[in-house]
Amino acid sequence: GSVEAPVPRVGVVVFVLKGKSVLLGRRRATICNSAFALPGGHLEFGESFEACAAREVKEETGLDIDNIEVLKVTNNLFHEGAEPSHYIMILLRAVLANPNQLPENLEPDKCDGWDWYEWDSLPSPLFWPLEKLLQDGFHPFLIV
Ligand code: 8DG
Ligand code: MG
Ligand code: MG
Repeated sequence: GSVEAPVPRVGVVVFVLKGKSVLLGRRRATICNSAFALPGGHLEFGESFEACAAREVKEETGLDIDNIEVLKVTNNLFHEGAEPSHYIMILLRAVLANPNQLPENLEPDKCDGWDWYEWDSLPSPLFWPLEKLLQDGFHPFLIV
């Protein structure tokens, strides 16, 4: 364990939209292991949300994204594992820069693989911050 007092961290996550589908991968992680989650990760010092989104999607899937927009911010507390964690989640959406590009599983230690899922038939279990958003009526395709 760390001797530092815990602090909130910033998670940047991306709805990569393709037709009626979004990109999801099954997590391998302490928080919400084996739940389906969006590509994303930690905001680095000095980074814009859009640059972080493009970097994390590229690192995790190899995909290049375009039309990157911030959609929403949520505040999430996780009580799993030895120590609780607190994430401010910045949700963005984007589209593929090249619609023919296929996702690759570039961090197989953190994810079982990426696939497209139609919005009307999402897999379960979803990462709970995502599940909560859906229950609140959030819809990444409809926001203008
Ligand atoms: P990094 O080292 O690449 O920066 O981080 P990572 O290993 O890719 O981190 P992550 O767990 O994928 O994302 C950071 C945190 O963001 C995660 O632990 C909790 C928070 N987070 C949410 N919702 C989501 C989500 O839908 N997907 C992802 N990947 N993270 C999310 O609150
Ligand atoms: Mg990452
Ligand atoms: Mg990640």
